Amino acid sequence: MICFLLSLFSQIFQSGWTGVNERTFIAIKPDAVQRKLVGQIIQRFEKKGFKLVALKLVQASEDLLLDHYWDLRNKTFFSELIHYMRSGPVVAMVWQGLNVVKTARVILGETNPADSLPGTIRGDYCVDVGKNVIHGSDSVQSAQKEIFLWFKHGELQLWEHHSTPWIY
Ligand code: D4T
Repeated sequence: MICFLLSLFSQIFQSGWTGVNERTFIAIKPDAVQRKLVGQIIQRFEKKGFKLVALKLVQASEDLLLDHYWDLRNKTFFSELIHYMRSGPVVAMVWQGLNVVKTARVILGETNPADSLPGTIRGDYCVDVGKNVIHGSDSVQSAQKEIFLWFKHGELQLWEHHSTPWIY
């Protein structure tokens, strides 16, 4: 019975995160905040047609970053990465829309700015993999995990995007 209820809850919950309701977690990293790139980065997601669902300026704790980057804990650059992410505030955001997880990664460019095409955020705004200005979830499952790590339930806004019929 418990398994059935959990499976039902999971299906209902996940169905709210598909199609035009898909969500991703985007973080504008401390270097981009310092370099006053926040407005230009947000504008790229707005102009594309995605809906902003949550946004806050956060000084990330070590615990939060350890959870967020847990998969990378054995990498040689891990401690440098945590130090960099704690070096100043981060703009944490949730964006919503059709295929937003995949499309956001295209908008971001490759992890290494040297591999990122002009026109992408990393292709246009940075040169060093250790200061690559932005993070975006790499799958719908990661997005769910990261949104729950960075945001409380009440911080996500349900609102009507007046231009929806002009986008879909
Ligand atoms: P994030 O998570 O920041 O969006 O990066 P990616 O998803 O694009 O790439 P990642 O998880 O492999 O790397 C996380 C973070 O570590 C930095 N990094 C990465 C680094 O400093 N040196 C490296 O060699 C690599 C591979 C950059 C992003």
